Amino acid sequence: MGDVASETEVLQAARAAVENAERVVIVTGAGVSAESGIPTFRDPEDGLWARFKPEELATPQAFSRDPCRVWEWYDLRRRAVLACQPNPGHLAIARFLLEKPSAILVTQNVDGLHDLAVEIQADAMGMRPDEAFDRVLALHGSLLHVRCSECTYDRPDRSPVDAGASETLPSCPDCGALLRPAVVWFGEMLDWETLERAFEAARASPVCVVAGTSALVHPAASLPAATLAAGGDLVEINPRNTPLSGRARWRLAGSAGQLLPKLLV
Ligand code: BV8
Ligand code: ZN
Repeated sequence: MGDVASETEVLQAARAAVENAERVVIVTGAGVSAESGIPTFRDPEDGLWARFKPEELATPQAFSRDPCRVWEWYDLRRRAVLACQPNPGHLAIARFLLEKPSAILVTQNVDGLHDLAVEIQADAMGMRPDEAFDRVLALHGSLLHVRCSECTYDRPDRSPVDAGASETLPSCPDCGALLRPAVVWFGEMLDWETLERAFEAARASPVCVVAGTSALVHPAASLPAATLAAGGDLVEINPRNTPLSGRARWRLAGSAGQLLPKLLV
């Protein structure tokens, strides 16, 4: 009986802390999209990622060496994502953003499901989503955008890519160079302004909710530490332990789809 009570007590204490905090920052990773059917990066997976190694393919070197192979992986992921819907965890975060104008979401995910959840939730609440969109900081970019590998051209893009030959890969209408997924690869700098806003939110928020991330990729994984360094507390939602688990004041062991709706009420 003790465990169940402590789990409920932990959830109640975490919920009260979130409710009473004048600012909350939420940091999410691939685990938040797992229940939408999108494989995570590091969970033991069946086929989809087994043939591809993110650390090998999500790099500028891989793209210049074999753009077809990299586009094959991103096209597969884009098609998979476009067939998925936000899950209750995404929707709970979206509602929280819409209800709490000081809340900021920082996501490592590139699947666009947080934005889609804000759109759906705003519609359900009869609100405009634009202001909340501005508080969704996508640190690693988006699968649903492309940009030029040479110039500053970029555009939203959900279309399938024929990665069978380099001739059928998308090219820039302005300069003719190859277009690439508008995501941040390993070894690449993140958008400075977005990163600055993320760290400002982490430092200024008495509570950081970190959900669905193995906390291995930097600089995103340093955000919860910024909250702690400023005297704030962590709520971690993850079925597994991470390098942050020992530093979380409230650790909710379980799935984001089930726990976020209970935490962010
Ligand atoms: C940078 C976009 C500065 C692309 C991604 C050595 C060599 C080179 C670089 C480095 C190095 N050592 C450190 C670095 C820096 C490197 C880094 O951190 N590497 C790691 C691997 C050690 N970082 C960078 O390179 C960054 N840039 O540092 O620039 C610089 C620049 C130039 C020169 C010097 C310095 C750029 C990092 C961004 C990389 N791009 N994605 C794409 O997606 O294709 S990262 C990629 O990993 C995704 O964005 C993903 O989100 C992210 C992190 O993974 P997670 O989201 O945490 O997902 P993961 O699968 O790991 O974990 C899922 C978790 O969910 C698990 O804990 C699981 O238990 C949990 N879970 C599962 N189911 C559920 C659940 N939780 C809740 N509910 C569930 N149902
Ligand atoms: Zn160009």
